[in-house]
Amino acid sequence: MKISIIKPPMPFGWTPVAPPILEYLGALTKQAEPDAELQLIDGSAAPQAPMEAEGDLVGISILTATAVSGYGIADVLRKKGTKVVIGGMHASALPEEAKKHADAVVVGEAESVWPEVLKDARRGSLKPYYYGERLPLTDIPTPLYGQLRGRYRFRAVFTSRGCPYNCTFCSVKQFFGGDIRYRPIDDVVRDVEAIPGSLYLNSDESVWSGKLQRAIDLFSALKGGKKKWLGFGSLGAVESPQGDVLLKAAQESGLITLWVGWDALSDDGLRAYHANGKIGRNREDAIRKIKDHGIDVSLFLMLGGRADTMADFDRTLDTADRLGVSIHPSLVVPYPGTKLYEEYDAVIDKTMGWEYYTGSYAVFDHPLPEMTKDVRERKFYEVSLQLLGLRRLFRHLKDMPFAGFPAAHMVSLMSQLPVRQGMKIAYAKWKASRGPTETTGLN
Ligand code: B12
Ligand code: SF4
Repeated sequence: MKISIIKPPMPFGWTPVAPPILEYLGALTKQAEPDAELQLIDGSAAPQAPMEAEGDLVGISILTATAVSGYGIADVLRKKGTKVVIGGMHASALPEEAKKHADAVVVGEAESVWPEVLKDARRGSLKPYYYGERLPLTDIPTPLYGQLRGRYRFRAVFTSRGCPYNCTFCSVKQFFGGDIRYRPIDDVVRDVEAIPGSLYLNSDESVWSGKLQRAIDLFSALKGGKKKWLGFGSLGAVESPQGDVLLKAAQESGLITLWVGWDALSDDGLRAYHANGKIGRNREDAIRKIKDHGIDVSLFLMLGGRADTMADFDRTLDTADRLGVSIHPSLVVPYPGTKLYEEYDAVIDKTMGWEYYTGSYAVFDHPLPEMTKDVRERKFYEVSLQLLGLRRLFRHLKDMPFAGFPAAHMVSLMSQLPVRQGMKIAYAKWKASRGPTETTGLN
């Protein structure tokens, strides 16, 4: 059987991360059907390639921002008679919507149902919906690392799934559940060793979520390897009595940059999102502590939420400079399936399709009259481009912990420069869409 798996083009174009789902679903396919002929297609690397996909079955993976382009690809392929199955977080939140464009929809995690989908496709008897169970993560195959060819610099490895917190904006809890499931440490080490190149991402919700001793054991098992890595980490663990041991073990295992979900600048903002794990903590001290252990920090921040004010946009720059960190802002996005979507439902602009759910568009109304959609979008670009200004990027290199030199410094430039380029293009398009009267004074 010939099977193609497609990741539709990403909203901001190509990224240096090889789309993890392609090489992973590829491995699940080979585990179930070792003789399958497999084609993995990254639409961001080759935008026309998805339309030309061949196969007895085509699987398309969609997030909210890629749903519309994924549906377009599915419609073209189905017109040619190809059977299409759609899966991923967006399809799981809105399965009936996805079904309009697919022969079958996989709701939830693939592991428990993918072999059945393949068997049914071979027999020509696909069911409309398959519901994945949340299985223990004990039989996870190594992704077909390296099967995707291209200029990729990072592969991802996940070591756990699930999160006990209830942040209203987040899709992860709904999808992977509130209990953390862990992969055996030996399996993770095996996968890390299989990754080509010298860099990888840990794609867990938090690289030390749940049991801190398990994280310390994992980092100790990875110590001595030559690969450097990046990942998201919560600050609660850093401030715990085991914080120093944890950070030392993480740094020795190759962690060069920790991404932190900063989410909102104030406790009030965090409260509005029920981000309870973060409220009332001295987050800035925790950042300094991480840097003192030789690990660089990048903050991910949401702006323009209904509890935010215009001042939050400007405070972003002060925060980056004060802490000597890079910050990646995005406008708040109420993703379908989340509590935030329900909360904002009445004020969401339903004329804007899912292609606007990228984090650079304001998709809902704000209670403050001065925070129109236009103003929030403009401020988002203004702040993003200032954060990505060359002066700040180079100053950040100076502020980075020396222990990470040179890998962390190279990775910082390698990831920030393409983002800067993408942001400039996005801003130019945004400006053009406003017409000739747009004058933000940005360049
Ligand atoms: C790594 C990662 C990235 C990487 C790589 C993305 C890429 N190239 O694909 C980078 C940094 C580039 C990135 C970018 C973005 N990301 Co991101 N990312 C993640 C992260 C941390 C891990 C995803 C992952 O690779 N998992 C491992 C793979 C193997 O599993 P999986 O994709 O979860 O798939 C499982 C199931 O969903 C299912 N499945 C998935 N697809 C399919 C298809 C078929 C046919 C079948 C049968 C099953 C199936 O089977 C798999 C196994 O069970 C998640 C958070 C998380 N923990 O999930 C956020 C996450 C997916 N990202 C998110 C977002 C919003 C984005 C951005 C839009 C951010 C932005 N503003 O730019 C962009 C756009 C991404 C895009 N594809 O368009 C959101 C998505 C929310 C949503 N509802 O859409 C998440 C959930 C983060 C969050 N907390 O909200 N991201
Ligand atoms: S944002 Fe992070 S801490 Fe909050 S629910 Fe999502 S994964 Fe958990």
